[in-house]
Amino acid sequence: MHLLLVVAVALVDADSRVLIAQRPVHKALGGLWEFPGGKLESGERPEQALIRELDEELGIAVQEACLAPLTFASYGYPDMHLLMPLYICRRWEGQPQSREGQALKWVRPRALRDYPMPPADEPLIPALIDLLGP
Ligand code: 9L3
Ligand code: MG
Repeated sequence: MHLLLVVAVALVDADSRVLIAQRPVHKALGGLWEFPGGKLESGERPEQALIRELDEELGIAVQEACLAPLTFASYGYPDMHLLMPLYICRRWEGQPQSREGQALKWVRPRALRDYPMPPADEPLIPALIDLLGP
């Protein structure tokens, strides 16, 4: 069984809204809304991978000290198992922008339920509602 290590983050703004990104239609799970992130490259720690992904996908700079682990997703597909820690981050440099053509949205935690998400991301919503309120 293939094991896929992915890292994701909830970027939180001053109004306790969270950033989600829509996966491009040509990619796996295209059209679904996700917490930004991606696969670990070999030798990377999760925090390093996340800092790289946030630069590549959103053009923002994040300090490792601003990344706090929040929870952990695990999801079994027929052909692979996904393990995905979710971090939370309230401070970064730059304005998130779409670097890969993905749509971006800031949404309140409760409203995350209105956006179809990959199965690994959906169970993370309650942890965000607990932390940030609805
Ligand atoms: N994935 C799921 N939820 C997320 C992220 C960032 C990624 N929040 C899944 C989708 C793909 C795999 O992880 O199956 C690798 O992601 P990518 O490298 O295609 O973004
Ligand atoms: Mg990605």
